[in-house]
Amino acid sequence: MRSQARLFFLLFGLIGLVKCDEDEFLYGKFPPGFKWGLSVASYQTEGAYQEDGKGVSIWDTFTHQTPSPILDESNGDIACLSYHKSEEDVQLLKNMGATTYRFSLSWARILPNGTVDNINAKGIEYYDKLINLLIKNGIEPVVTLYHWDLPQHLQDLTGGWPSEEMIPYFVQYAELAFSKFGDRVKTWTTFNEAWVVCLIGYGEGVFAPGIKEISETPYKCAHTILKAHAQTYRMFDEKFRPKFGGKLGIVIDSGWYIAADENDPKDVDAVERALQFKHGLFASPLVFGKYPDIVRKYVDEKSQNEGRSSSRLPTFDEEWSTFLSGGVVDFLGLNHYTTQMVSAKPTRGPPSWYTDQDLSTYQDDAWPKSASSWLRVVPSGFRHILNWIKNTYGNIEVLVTENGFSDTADADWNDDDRVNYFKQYTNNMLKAVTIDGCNVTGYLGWSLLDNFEWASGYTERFGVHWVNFSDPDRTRTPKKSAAFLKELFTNNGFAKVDKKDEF
Ligand code: GBH
Repeated sequence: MRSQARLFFLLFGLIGLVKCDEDEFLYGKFPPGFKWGLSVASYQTEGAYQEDGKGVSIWDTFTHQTPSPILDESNGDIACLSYHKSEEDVQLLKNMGATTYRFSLSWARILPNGTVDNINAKGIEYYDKLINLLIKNGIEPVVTLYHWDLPQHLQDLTGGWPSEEMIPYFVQYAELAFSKFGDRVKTWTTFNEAWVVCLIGYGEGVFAPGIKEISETPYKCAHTILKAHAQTYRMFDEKFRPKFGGKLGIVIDSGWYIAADENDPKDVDAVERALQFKHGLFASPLVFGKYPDIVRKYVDEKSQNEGRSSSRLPTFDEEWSTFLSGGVVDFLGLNHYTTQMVSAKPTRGPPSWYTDQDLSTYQDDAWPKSASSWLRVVPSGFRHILNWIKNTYGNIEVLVTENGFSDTADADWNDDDRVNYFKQYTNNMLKAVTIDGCNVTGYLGWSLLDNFEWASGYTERFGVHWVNFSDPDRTRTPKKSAAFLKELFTNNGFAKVDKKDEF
C-alpha cells in the first residue's frame, strides 16, 4: 500500500514535470563548481591599437578604409581602453561574483607580424598582468586564441584562412601562448566562431578582411581552421598537457531552429540539416573525424550539378581522418543568442553555403526584438540546442562561452529587457542541466562591457556595464543586469526566496 502510494506520487510528479517544465520558471541550483562569468574579445575592448609595439590586424585595416564599412564609421582604436584598465575590469568582475573571465589574445599585440621570429615583450606583459590579477582575485581565465583579429601581415602573406599556409603560423602562435601562459591558464579555446570568420569575413565580405567569394572560399576557410585546430590540439597534448594539464576546446556559434510546419516532415528534416550545416560542419570533424554525412551529400551533389570536377567541400585524406577520428576537443564552447524558423523552401542565389542546404530561415515577428536585426528573444531555444548537442555528440562537455542581448546606444543602465533575457535564457539552461542532464560546466555572458560591435560599430550595446564612449576615460557604470547576474552567480541558480524578489 505504502509503496503503491509512493509510485503514484512519483508518476504524478513526473507527469507534472514533463507537462509544466516548458513554460514554468524553475527554482533550483546548478551543480557545485559550475563556472560563472562574462566574456570579451581583444579588438572589441582593448583599444591601444598601436601602442607598445602592437602590429596591425585585419580589423585595424578594415575599419580604417574610406568609405568606412562600419555602420557609424567607427573603429576599435580606443574601444573600452581595456589595455589600460586591467585593474578596473577585474574589479568589475569581482563585484559581480564572477568566478571566470573569457577574453581573447590579440595575436598582433604578441606577434606584430604574426610570426614567432619577432615577439613583442610588452604584449606578453599585458596578458601576464591580466592573468595574474584574475587569479589573485579568484577568477579563472578562459583564453581564446583567435577572436577574428588576424595580423595583417599574415593575411598579406598567405591570403588568410582559405589558405592552408596559415596552419603552421597558427600552431606556432598557439605554442608560444601555451608556453607563456599555460602554467596559469587551464581552459583554452582556439577559434571563436569559425562560421563567422569564413562566411562573413571571406564569403560575404561584411567583416574583415572583406573578401567576397561566397561559393567555395568559405568551405576552404573552414577546412583550414579545422586542421589548424587539430594540429594545435596534438601539440597541446604532446608538449603542454603533461606539464600543465588543462583543457582545449573550440567555440562554435549556433542558434536553435524550429520547423515552419512541425507536421511537415520536409520542414522537420530541414531543421536537422540547418543544425548540421551550422554546428555540425565544425564540430563533427573534431569529434567524429568527418563532415556530417548530410553536409557531404548536399554539397557534393550540388557541386556535381554545377559541372565541377570536385566538390566545393574539401575532403580530409585518410591520414587526417584517422587523426581526427580520435577526437580533438576536450569540450565544445557554445555561443548561443537566438532562434530561426526553418522551411524546406530553398534559398535562391549563387552556389554557396546558403543555397547548398535547400532551406530558408526567418524569424517570427511575434518574438521580442533586440537592437540587433538578427537577434530575437526565444529562451526555450537555448534548452533545445543544449539537448541537441548532448544527443548529437554523446553528452560532450559544453562551456557556454557567449549568450547575451543588445539594446541601443541611448539606452541607460535600467536594462530590464537584458535582465529578462538573461533570466529566461539561464533558466532554460538550468532545465537543460538539472532535468535533461546536459553536461554544461559553465556560463559566460556576453559581455562584461559595452564594446565595439564589429560592422555595427557602437550602435548596439551588449554590456552589463555601460561604457561612456564620449568620455576619454571610457568610464564604466554597472547596469541592472550586472546586479541580476551577481545574484544568479552567488546563488549558483535561482533561490526561491520569501523576501521580495527584486528581479
Ligand atoms: C558573437 O557572434 C561574437 O562572438 C561577438 O564578438 C559579438 O560581439 C556578439 O556575437 C554580438 O554580436 O548581419 O552580416 O553583420 C554571434 C553571431 C554572427 C551574430 C554574425 C551577428 C552578423 C552578421 N553573430 N552576425 S551580419
